[in-house]
Amino acid sequence: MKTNYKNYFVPWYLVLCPLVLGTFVGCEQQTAENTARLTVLLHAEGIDSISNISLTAHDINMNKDYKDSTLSRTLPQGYYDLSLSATGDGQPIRAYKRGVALTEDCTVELKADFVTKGNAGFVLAEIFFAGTETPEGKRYVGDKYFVVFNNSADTLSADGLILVEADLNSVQKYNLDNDFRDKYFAVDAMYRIPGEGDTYRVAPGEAVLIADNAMDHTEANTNSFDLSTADFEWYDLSSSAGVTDVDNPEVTNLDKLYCYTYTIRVPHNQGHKSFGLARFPEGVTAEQYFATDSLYVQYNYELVTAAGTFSQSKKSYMIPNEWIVDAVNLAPSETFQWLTFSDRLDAGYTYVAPTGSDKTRFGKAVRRKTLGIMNGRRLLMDTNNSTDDFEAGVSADPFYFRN
Ligand SMILES: [Ca+2]
Ligand SMILES: [Ca+2]
Ligand SMILES: [Ca+2]
Repeated sequence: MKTNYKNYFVPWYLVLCPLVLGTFVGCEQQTAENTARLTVLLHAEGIDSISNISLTAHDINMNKDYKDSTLSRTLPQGYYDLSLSATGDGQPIRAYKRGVALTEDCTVELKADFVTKGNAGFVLAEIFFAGTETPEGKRYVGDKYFVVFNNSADTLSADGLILVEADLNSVQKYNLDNDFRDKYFAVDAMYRIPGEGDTYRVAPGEAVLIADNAMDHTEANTNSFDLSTADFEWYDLSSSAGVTDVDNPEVTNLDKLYCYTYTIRVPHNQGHKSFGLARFPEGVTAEQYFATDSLYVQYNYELVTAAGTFSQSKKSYMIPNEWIVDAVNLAPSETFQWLTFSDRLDAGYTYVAPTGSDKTRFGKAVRRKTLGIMNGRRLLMDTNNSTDDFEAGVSADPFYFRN
């Protein structure tokens, strides 16, 4: 099938190597008590010159970083997460390895990853789902937002891009009878950028801000943001007179295709739900999608709880994984249970707090890392592993990526 998102899957970074295939080799006896020498062997296929090396060894137990511009150094014995950045033939390079046990002198092989495994198209760059608190400590809603970013070298149309929310919960594992995740992303909300062609063009390195309510929230809450200049907002006609949405006539509303709730949609403020960007293939309308029985699937699962195991069944709208443009798993770092969609879309997850009820989460977002500036545009990291690709729990800034 010919699709209008075809270009996003064209791997312009074909030279890339897989991320982190490092293994231990040649470990020897330690040289001094309580310390050991770490040597990193960096493999960067097809690259002639490497410069600007920065190697960070994060001592997991002591929560301490050791930074160096060389590939060999002595460190206290311990468990380390290694991350390396460098420039290879003018391109930014990143390499990672987690959980390296440094108990004796050791050589670790890292394989360089140039830019991304993800498509070079639109990505979710910042997600603000936690909401804010007023200076008086009261919960404030309506100021959540998503930043979509053109991570390609071409101007792209954002028309038809669908912001989706995962139906499955990251902290509540289901034992699925038929594990559909290899084929489908189960969703409980779908909101689409309007337009059917080139209405909303996004230049390389440019961001699109999608707000719950595009208004100046600082008037009611000085801990919030002025979102009145957002590019889009989502608006829900509520079935409840007591729970209503706000519509700024100056800011275009997303097309609401589907949402699980009949009132107003508020993203889960503890980060138990994950998000993605999707597109229908060319020629597939929303009407056709919702009329396709095979994409509204009933499935059975076992719910394992402290009180016992329960057989359940549920029905979800499914988006074929090939239609997913980008996806980001979210879960509190200590209560994460499972990846609610295919690990090929996202092999890791990111968070704003260790537990869902952590009150420090308010005002914090997850933000995709910047690899560097290439030819004048910002390039974001997209290895389809949000654990690596995102900075967890940053101070939310809806305009961080705005040029
Ligand atoms: Ca709204
Ligand atoms: Ca509006
Ligand atoms: Ca991705």
